[in-house]
Amino acid sequence: PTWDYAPAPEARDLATVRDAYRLFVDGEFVDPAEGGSFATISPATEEHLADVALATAPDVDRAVAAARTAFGTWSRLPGAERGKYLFRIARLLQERARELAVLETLDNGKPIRETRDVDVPTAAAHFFYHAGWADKLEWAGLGHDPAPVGVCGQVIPWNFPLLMLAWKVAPALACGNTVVLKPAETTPLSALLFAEICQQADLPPGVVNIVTGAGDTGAALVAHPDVDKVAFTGSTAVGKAIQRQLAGTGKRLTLELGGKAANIVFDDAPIDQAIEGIVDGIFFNQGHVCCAGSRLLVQESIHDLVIDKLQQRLGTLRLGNPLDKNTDIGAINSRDQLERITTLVDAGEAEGAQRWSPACELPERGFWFAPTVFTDVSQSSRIAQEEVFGPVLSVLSFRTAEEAVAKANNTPYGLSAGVWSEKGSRILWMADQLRAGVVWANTFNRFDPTSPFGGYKESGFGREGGIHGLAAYLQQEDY
Ligand code: TXE
Repeated sequence: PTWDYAPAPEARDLATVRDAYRLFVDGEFVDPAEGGSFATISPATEEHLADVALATAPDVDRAVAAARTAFGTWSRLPGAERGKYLFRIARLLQERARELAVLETLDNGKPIRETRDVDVPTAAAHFFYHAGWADKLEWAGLGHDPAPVGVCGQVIPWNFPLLMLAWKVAPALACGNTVVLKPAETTPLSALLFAEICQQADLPPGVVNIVTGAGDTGAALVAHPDVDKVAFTGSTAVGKAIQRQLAGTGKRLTLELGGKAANIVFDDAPIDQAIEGIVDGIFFNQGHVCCAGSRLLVQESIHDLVIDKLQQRLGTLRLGNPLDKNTDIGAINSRDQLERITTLVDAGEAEGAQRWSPACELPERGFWFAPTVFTDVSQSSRIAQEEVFGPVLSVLSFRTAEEAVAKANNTPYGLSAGVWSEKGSRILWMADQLRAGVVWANTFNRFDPTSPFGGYKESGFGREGGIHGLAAYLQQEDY
């Protein structure tokens, strides 16, 4: 792959990356109380992008107080009026799509093709969808004029920074809640551009507040006594810690945590289509996807054929400069994540699995990991059980549908799964047997604002998207 180490200067200008970013509280960009900051870098080049304000407890207090005050009027605004603001935000996301896509790619390291075609349009779609709900909540069977929960503390990860923001902010606002959101420390920039969009949309001050920082800032937000609901997407370990922290407080909680999805291919599957689905399932966004198809379960009779075709296909993937529109695989988001991936891949080799990667030159600077496929993987090995959250596929085989189900369900997680087969009855049977919140049939990694997304078991609880996602932001939670 050809690699131009520095992002093209015009791309930087377009993204208007500023030198420094402040907190967004009560409709204004403000300095943090203790004056601290942290750097965000481009994972593709390790280039310093910007300094970002570090929010501490007094800033969280201020943001929550602003959200509480705003809740008084925002929650009483007619739904149609709230909807107008959401429509405005959705349109501004579209208008500023290019800027958002470049900024996201710079800060996250994912290919521009993905931010351009997936992250930004799907975020806009989420606002359009929820704008439409704002004055129709009673039609969702959620009671007449249903009451919002209150002030929502939302903590999001770095893998889909803008999209996770949209998943959290859009339903909260549509239902009449106000929000304090904490983006991940390695990817704060698109959230701060979103704050600018809130200003541009004339969103009333305090309805959306953004506090930037690391785990301590998130912990302060989650613990704040005036936060009514916590919505968290991130690691299972932190999710469990938050659940313990909130026990006995009466705060509402939804958790979207890790996954170890099985992508199950039967011998009657449309093979070439399945190969595309396998590749997209695990290598999209460098595998930094909670629902990534990180375990390929392939029927024994077609195992060798699938591996052969998969290897050929992986040989055509282009890894490199994420700002290049031809790039398929971008950078790993952080040095820490690269280390986590490397540790698990080393464990996979140590446990006896066969490791394979296409010939692939990695750029010298930045954080990179070649697409990797493990065969001869045993079910109990770490690479078959633990979330790698990187471009690493573990291949297992099965003979019968019953065996496929047993293997697919044999992890602590239960976020998603995929089934590839020509037989509709088999797909329906599998969907019923698989303990996963989402089951894709003859496709993978498809998202739509109308579809509820969320996990079983240690993948968390609560749904995002669709009517069920709305219900999570209303007092009357059941749907
Ligand atoms: O997650 P963290 P990390 C998984 C994935 C990855 C691993 C570690 O396997 O390798 O987690 O990633 C904030 N109270 N996923 O370390 O720490 C943090 O600042 C409140 C899967 O990045 O959970 C960030 O904003 N907040 C996942 C967010 O939590 C806290 C996406 C996520 O960071 C906190 C990301 C605390 N005590 C990682 N500590 C998915 N489900 O998609 C940290 N945070």
